[in-house]
Amino acid sequence: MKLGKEKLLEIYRSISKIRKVELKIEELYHLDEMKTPVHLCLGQEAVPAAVCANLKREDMIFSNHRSHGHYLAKGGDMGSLIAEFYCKETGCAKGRGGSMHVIDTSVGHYGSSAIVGGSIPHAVGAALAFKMKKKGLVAVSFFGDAASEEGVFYESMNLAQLKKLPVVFVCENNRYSVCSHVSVRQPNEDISMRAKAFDIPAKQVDGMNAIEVYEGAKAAIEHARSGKGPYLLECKVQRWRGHAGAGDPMKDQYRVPEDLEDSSVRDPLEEYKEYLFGKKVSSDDLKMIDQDIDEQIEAAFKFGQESPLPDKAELEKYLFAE
Ligand SMILES: Cc1ncc(C[n+]2csc(CCOP(=O)(O)OP(=O)(O)O)c2C)c(N)n1
Ligand SMILES: [Mg+2]
Repeated sequence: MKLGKEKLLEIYRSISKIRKVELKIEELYHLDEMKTPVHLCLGQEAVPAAVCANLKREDMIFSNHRSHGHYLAKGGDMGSLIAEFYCKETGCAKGRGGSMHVIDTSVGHYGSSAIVGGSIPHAVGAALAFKMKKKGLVAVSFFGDAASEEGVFYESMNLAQLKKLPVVFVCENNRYSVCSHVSVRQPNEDISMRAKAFDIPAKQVDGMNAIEVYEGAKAAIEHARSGKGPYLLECKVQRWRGHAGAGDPMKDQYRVPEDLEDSSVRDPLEEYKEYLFGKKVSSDDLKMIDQDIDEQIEAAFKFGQESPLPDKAELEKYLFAE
């Protein structure tokens, strides 16, 4: 597939932005000023970046607890994301949600959920609405390998295929559910093949390779947009850090031996850079983008740190149940 320079750099900007934001969170997290658990997506950046590079602004995405990459790749406002980590009124969930409950509907990000598998049916519901209203839009659900073990995943695939809904299921398979490796959870690790039971087309791609993800997502999204129904894209990725927090002391204790060999660790950003240099992109092109991102990040953290906390009198303002 031949991608123009603009698209190639758009994907680079997205991967690099996610990488830099995650590293900044990691750098500052020990200060204990961000009053939220965080699930860093370091190592997995190519998936949200390359999938979202195929979407229109009005297409909707639905995300999980490992949410930052999805939010940023869909174009979510960075200042509101960081303010949410600091529990500020200016946060994207008004400081009440934290890192697992981010949202920016202005760019088609319709929320992330801490309930594993919880947002998969939300994407199916959105796709049903798109079909009924003949919108020509697509809904994308991002979830992990453990979420594919929830019953709701199968119910969602069933309804989506029965009604031929424009939804793409994107499974980021990092092979871990917190500290449980897939080999102790599943007799067959292949998640993509589960779509066959519902006659849903599926593909497995190397999630560390941005171009492979982009091409896989392009085919999946075109399939859904053209009215042919759902598609499952399984992206095999590496989660570099522990399950949650920054600096998980348990990180390596439960890893399978093959994960611990330095030579098996891959870097989606560096691999993509190498690819770009072979496509006549210069290091100056990338430097300009990176400088711009650094400035955005500095401003976003300043905004988050300096914004006001919610008014105590309004603590119950957004509670819908008692
Ligand atoms: C319904 C439900 N069950 C269990 C949990 C506890 N939990 C939080 S994250 C997680 C693992 C999720 O793994 P996966 O879906 O593969 O995503 P990853 O963390 O690997 O990105 C579990 C079991 C939860 N939040 N919700
Ligand atoms: Mg996982």
